Amino acid sequence: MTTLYQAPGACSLAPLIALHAAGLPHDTAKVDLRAHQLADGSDYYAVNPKGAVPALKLDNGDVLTENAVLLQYIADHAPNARLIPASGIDRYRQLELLNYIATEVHKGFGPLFNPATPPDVRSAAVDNLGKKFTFLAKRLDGGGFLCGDRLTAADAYLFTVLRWADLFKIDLSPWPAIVAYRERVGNEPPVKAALDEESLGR
Ligand SMILES: N[C@@H](CCC(=O)N[C@@H](CS)C(=O)NCC(=O)O)C(=O)O
Repeated sequence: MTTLYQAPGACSLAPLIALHAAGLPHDTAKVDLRAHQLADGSDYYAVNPKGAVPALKLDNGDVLTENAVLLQYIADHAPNARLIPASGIDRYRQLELLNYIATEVHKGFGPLFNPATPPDVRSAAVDNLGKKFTFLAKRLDGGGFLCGDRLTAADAYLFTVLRWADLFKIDLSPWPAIVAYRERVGNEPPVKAALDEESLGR
C-alpha cells in the first residue's frame, strides 16, 4: 500500500489531507525529524536522502518527494476528487499556487524553525510572511477557498503552513480573511480526518 512518511504538524499534513480528500487507501510512517529515524530506529535517509518529510512510497517501491509533487500525484490518481484540474489553464493556476505556497509561504517560515535565528532576522521573516498573507487575504476576501467554492490541493497545503502562525505566535488578526479561511478549511471533513490521524487540534 502507498505509505506517507510524515511527522505530526509538519508540512506532510498537506498530502495527508489530500489522501483523505482523494479517498486513497494509505499507510503512514512517522519520522523523528531530529534523529531522522523511523519508529523502528532505522535511518530515514535510506527512504528519502533529503531527510525531509513528506515522502510517498508507492506500491512499486518508488519514492516521491516534495509537497507540490505529492499533491499532484495524489490529485491525478483520484480525478473525481477534483483536487487539481486535469488540464488547461485552471491546472496551471493550481500549480502556480502550489509553487507560491511552497517557495514563499512554507519556506518563509523557515527561519522561524531555526533556534539559532537571531531576533532581528526572525522579525524580518515575520514581516516578509505578512506580505504573503496580504496577497492571499485579498484572494480570500470573498470567502470560499483558494480556487472557488471547494477544497483543492492548494488549500490542503496553505492550511497546513498557516497552522504554524500559532506555533510562532504570529498575530493573524490584521488578515481577518485568513483567520476565517483557516477556520473554514479546518472544518472540511478530509482536513478533520487528517488532523485526527495526526492527533492534532485545529
Ligand atoms: N522542499 C520540501 C521541504 C519539506 C520540508 O521543509 N520538510 C520539513 C518539515 S515541514 C522537514 O522535514 N524538515 C526536517 C529536515 O529537513 O531534516 C517540500 O516542499 O516538500
